[in-house]
Amino acid sequence: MSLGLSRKRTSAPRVKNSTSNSDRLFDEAQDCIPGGVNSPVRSFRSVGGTPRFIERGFGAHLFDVDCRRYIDFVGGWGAAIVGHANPQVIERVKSAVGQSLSFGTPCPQEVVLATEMVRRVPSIDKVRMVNSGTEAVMSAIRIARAATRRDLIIKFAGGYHGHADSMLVSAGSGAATFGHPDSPGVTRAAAHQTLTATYNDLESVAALFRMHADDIAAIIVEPVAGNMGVVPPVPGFLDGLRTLTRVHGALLIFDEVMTGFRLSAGGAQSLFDIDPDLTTFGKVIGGGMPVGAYGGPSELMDLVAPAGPVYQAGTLSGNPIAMTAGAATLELLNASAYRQLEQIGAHLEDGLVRAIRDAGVSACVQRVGSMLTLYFGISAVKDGQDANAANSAQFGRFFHEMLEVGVHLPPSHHEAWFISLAHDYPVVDAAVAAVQHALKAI
Ligand code: KE4
Repeated sequence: MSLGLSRKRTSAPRVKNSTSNSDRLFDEAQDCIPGGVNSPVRSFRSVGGTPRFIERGFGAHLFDVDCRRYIDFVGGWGAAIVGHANPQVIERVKSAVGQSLSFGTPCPQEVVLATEMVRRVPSIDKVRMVNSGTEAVMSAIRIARAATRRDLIIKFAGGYHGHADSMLVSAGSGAATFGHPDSPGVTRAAAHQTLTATYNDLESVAALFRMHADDIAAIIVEPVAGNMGVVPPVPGFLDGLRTLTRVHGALLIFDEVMTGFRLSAGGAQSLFDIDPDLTTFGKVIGGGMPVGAYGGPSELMDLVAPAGPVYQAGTLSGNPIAMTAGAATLELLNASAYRQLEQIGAHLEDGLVRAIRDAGVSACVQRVGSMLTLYFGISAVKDGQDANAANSAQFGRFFHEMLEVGVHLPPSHHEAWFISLAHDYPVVDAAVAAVQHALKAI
C-alpha cells in the first residue's frame, strides 16, 4: 500500500550561496536528518535563519564552526549548569571513559548518583535512571496509573513533558473535555486519556476533578514552568494541587527535568516546600550526558520491575559515563554555588529590566533563580494563553541582533535562558550591553 510518500529527496529550502560552515553543514544535514536537526527547536524555525553548528564550549561560551564566539544562554537546555567543559567534570569523565563506555550491568557510579539524589530530595526514597526526560515522564505516569488503577492524567496548557504520546495533547474544545492529539501519529485514544488545565488556575483543575474525579490517576506539572518561557507558580497554586490530589486520591507528579537541582539543592519542591508523590529529573543530573530519572517513596518505586510488576527498562540506563558526569556536576552544586546562581540571575534580571525601561520597549522579564525569560509585547505571563500572546516576531528580530553581536539565546520565545556557574559579572554585563544594542535595532 503506498503511503503516497514522495520518493524524491525533499528538504527545507536549500541554503543558497552558503558562505559559512554552518550554512554548508545545515545544507548537508537536511539531506540525512529530518529538518537538519535532531530536535526541532534547534532548527531556528521559530526565529528564522540558519542554526549555528557548535563545535566547542568552554565556561559560559560556545564556539561555532566559523570560529565565532557566543555568550551562551541555551546551556544545553539546562544541563550545562556548571559551565561547558568544567575541568572537574571533564577530568572525572576522562578517567571513566578509559574503563570502557557501557557494560549493561550494574556499576558503582549508579549507586553514587542515586544516593546523592535521594539525600537531596526528601520526597524520594528511590530513583530509577533512564536516558531522557521523556522516558522519566512516561515511566512516572505508568507508575501513577498502576498505583491508582486509574487512566486519566491532567497536564497544563503550555507545559512540556517530552514527546510521549500521552503528553503530546492539547486542550479539548471545552475546558473539561478530553484532549486532542498535538501531533499526527498520536491516537485519539491516547489523547483522550489526557486532560488539560490552565497553569496557575486551580479552578480549572477543580473543574476536571468534578467531571472525572474517580478516573484521574495524576496531575503532572512543571513546578516552575519553563516551556512557555519561565512562569512561576502564583502563591497557593502548588499547595492547591497538592490538596486537590490528596482529596481525590490522585498522585501529584512534579516534572523537575528542568528545575531539578537547578533551583535549589533539592530542586523546586524544596524551594516551595511541597512534597510531590513522584518527581522526574533530567538535564543537570547528566551534566550534559543523556540521563533522565524518576523517583518517589519506596511504596511507589517498589512497584517498578524487578521489584514490582510495572515494567520499565533501558540498555543504557545508569550508563557509567553519564552517571560519572552527573555525579561530578552535583558535587559542584553546593550551597555557595546556589547563592552564586541566584546573585548572577538577579544581576542579569536587573540589567534586562533597566535595558527595557531605557529603550521604552513593551516587554517583561520573569525569573526564578538561574532561569529566566524576556517576553516581548506583554507585561506579565501567568499561563500558556498569556505566553502565546507575547510578540514572537519581535523576539525573532531580537534573537538575531543578539546572535550577530555574540550572544546565543535559546532560539524560541517560549524557552528559558539558562545561567551557569561560569556566567560571571563581566559576562552578564556584556550580555546586557548586547541587549541594549539589540533593543535599539529591533
Ligand atoms: P528530554 O526527553 O528532552 O530529555 O526531556 C523532555 C522534557 C521533560 N520535561 C521538561 C520540563 C522539559 O523541559 C523537557 C525538555 N526540555 C526541552 C527544552 N525546553 C528540551 C529541548 C529540546 O526539546 O530540544
